[in-house]
Amino acid sequence: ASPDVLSGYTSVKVFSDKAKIEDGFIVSDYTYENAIVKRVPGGLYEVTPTKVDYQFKLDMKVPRTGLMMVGLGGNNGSTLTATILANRYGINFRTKNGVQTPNYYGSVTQASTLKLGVDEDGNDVYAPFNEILPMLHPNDIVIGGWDINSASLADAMARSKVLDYDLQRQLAKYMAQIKPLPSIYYPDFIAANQSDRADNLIDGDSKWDHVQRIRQDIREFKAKNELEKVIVVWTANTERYAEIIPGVNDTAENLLNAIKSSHDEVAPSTIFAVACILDGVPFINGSPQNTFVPGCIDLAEKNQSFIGGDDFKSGQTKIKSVLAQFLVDAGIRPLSIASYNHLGNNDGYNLSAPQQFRSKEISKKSVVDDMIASNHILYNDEKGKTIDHCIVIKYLPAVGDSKVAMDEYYSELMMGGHNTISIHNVCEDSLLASPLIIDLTVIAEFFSRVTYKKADSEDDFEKFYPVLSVLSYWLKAPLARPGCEPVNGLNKQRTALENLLRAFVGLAPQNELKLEERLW
Ligand code: NAI
Ligand code: DG6
Repeated sequence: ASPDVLSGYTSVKVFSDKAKIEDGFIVSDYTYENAIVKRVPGGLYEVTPTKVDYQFKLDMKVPRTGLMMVGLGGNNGSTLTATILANRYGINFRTKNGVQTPNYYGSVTQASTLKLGVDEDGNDVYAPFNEILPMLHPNDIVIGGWDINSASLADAMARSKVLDYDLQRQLAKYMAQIKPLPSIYYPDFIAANQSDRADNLIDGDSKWDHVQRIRQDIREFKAKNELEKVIVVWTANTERYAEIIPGVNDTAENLLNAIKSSHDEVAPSTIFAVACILDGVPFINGSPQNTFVPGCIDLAEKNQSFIGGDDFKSGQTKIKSVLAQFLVDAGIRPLSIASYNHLGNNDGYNLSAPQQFRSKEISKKSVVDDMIASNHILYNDEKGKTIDHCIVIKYLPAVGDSKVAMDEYYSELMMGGHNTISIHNVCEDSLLASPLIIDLTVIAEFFSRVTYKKADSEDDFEKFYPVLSVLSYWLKAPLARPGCEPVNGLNKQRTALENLLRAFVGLAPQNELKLEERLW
């Protein structure tokens, strides 16, 4: 390839004077244009455009990667494992509708496209999302992980009642070979109704020993499977919130000491996070609890180790992060949002306990905060700065994994009028969540290959900030860098991701100016 042509690894070749290939890396120049805004008394805004020149560097080699799930034997863990195996081995199966071939629908990286630009007639041209740059393919992911329950993945798959029998039947021989590693169980953190599952536990009470054991598990898994990288995702039960206690979990040092003294307020999910951070293994929290206590974020910063969270954004909240944003951006004022769910899987059973429900309630409610803050015409001191927002979750065993979500958006229109939007959404919970785990893994792995520096700096290239907020698209309550407000709007989240990918190949940010059409 000539120096200004990117090629060889994907179907997309970009001819840009802003990017070149050097020794297996794509190095791109990017001018980050933004605006600093000053609010001046009297309702005025002073806006000054800004520009910063950066260089990005992407390692084009996709490493052999393992995904270790905490909660491997749950509905998400077993469904994702089965889906990857079915895709890897091309296993078709019969349903009452005919023969189904495996796919990765619901995964942005595997089943969505990204606009590259326009053709000669000015019409949009799209490429598969995972073709613009070299990304991990889910079929190549080596799966492992932990569960407090000892069931093999064949039994776990049958227990979760998600996939069709004909597929389960064909996969059983592969799934039976996978057994979750013993895990950490502090009964106080998950619902008491889960205690019957806890038959696969790491010995001992020392929390520091638990950290060391998890680190050893990851190292052994990596060595045994000849992996270059491991990503860990928490898809275990929702825990209660940990109390934030000064001197215990507020700084990295205090948290490590608290673990060494086996302090009661250190949750299993935080033990996993700390183990990963100490070894530079990216850790993503797919549940709503506050795994990332301040001391844990501090530790990730100090170790420059990637973390992301919290709580997979799969159905109801995903729609909310589009619909509430649409209403507020349309100048319509949502007054109340009532979000009701019932479900009958083990997640629903665990969430039937008040403290675990509370974690989920906090996560599901937070999604509209930045939308309210974005529009002071609709939300202000005089009219109020809140939306009445109610979350209900009920456990109804009969419906199993088919979660029912009902939402009512009640909004104020022009001249005191009102609008009610009602949504009835039935979905296979784990078939929505499993593709998110793929995307979180693929994107976390991808960003761990990117480094950057300011163009005029003599410094070395460095990694992105440890809190991987680019993962927000898939997460209900996105963890943001301390001091920064999380962005919840789904479209904003996706735009950020697309434009970063474009920057890495020397393309300008996505725009919809369509001047080819609009100008003579
Ligand atoms: P599940 O209850 O079927 O699976 C959780 C698994 O975690 C169980 O097998 C359990 O034995 C295991 N577990 C509990 N504590 C553990 C520990 N300390 N170490 C290792 N394993 C442990 O739940 P499901 O449906 O797979 O969901 C998993 C998590 O993902 C839940 O917290 C849920 O709230 C969250 N989530 C699920 C979404 C979905 O649509 N399915 C969406 C958003 C979040
Ligand atoms: C009931 O809300 C159970 C939860 O675990 C959800 O299924 C899960 O958090 C998905 O939530 P959402 O709001 O993204 O559909």
